[in-house]
Amino acid sequence: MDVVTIGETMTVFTPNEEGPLRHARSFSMKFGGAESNVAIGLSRLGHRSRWISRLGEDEFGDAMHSFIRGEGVDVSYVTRDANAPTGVFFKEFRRLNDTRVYYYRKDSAASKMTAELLPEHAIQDAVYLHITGITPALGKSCQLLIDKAIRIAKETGTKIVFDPNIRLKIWADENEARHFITKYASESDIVMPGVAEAEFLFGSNTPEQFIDHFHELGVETVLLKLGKEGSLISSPSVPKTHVPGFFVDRVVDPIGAGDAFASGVLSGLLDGLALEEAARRGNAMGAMVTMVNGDVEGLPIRDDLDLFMSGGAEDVT
Ligand code: KDG
Repeated sequence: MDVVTIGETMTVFTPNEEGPLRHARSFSMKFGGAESNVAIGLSRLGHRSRWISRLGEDEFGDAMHSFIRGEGVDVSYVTRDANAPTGVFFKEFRRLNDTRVYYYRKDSAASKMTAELLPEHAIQDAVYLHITGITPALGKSCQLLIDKAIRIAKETGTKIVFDPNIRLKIWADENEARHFITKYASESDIVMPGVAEAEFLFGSNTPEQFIDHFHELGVETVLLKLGKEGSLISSPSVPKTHVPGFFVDRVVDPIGAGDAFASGVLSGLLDGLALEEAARRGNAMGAMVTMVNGDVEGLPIRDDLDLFMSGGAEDVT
């Protein structure tokens, strides 16, 4: 297995019109969750990914299970809960550059995941364990699950990749979020924060200083996401290097760009690319996802990725 990831995926209702959600009358149903987004991104590029989660015994759970399995992701460790529903969220394209989300996920099946549901062999065969700050925000039992996953990964030499994905709507308060995000970052080999997340953790600083702060926590490799400017990367063998972003003429839906970045970087590393080239692939995937409505709909297959990265993504007839 190349990458194992653990987390909640929700049914997403996306309004078919832009504007405040209160005026929306028709929606498209999709699926979104940071961790399964990464697993799908990797699978589309031909890597082996496994997503571990818990779904309700409901219609949305069935649909999501089929969808993610249909993307070629290993779902054999996904469990079902007859007493809790699959979570739901709504997107709102309120106005240009103002996209919001509204969660209906409290007491969802995924929030009831426990460490006991995670067999050791579900992690042991993986090159990378990908975790995000969303899963521990779901509650104590999910924190214990992530702690167990980290323990197994460390015992077996599986590299731990952490995306802070700070969602203040689901943490009890800012201090709790800061405490746990710092803890999980310090236990990881690779961390991929956004600038706003680094600022939340360390206060106002330059991108270079943010990188230093993560290294001081013991993180070996840091990829700081700079939005349309690309990323700033650093590891023991790569001094701080700016990797430029790709041109996007119109952002349709920014949600999922960070996950696309993560799958691009991991894909590059799995292919044996140098960190800078892997980050370039991550930047490209992040850009591609923002141009399509949906968390995963813009995640490319190899041919599309190569075409986009070579600048040849013109209309093809
Ligand atoms: O990164 C995209 C995710 O934020 C979105 O799919 C929803 O997983 C989600 C979450 O918990 O916010």
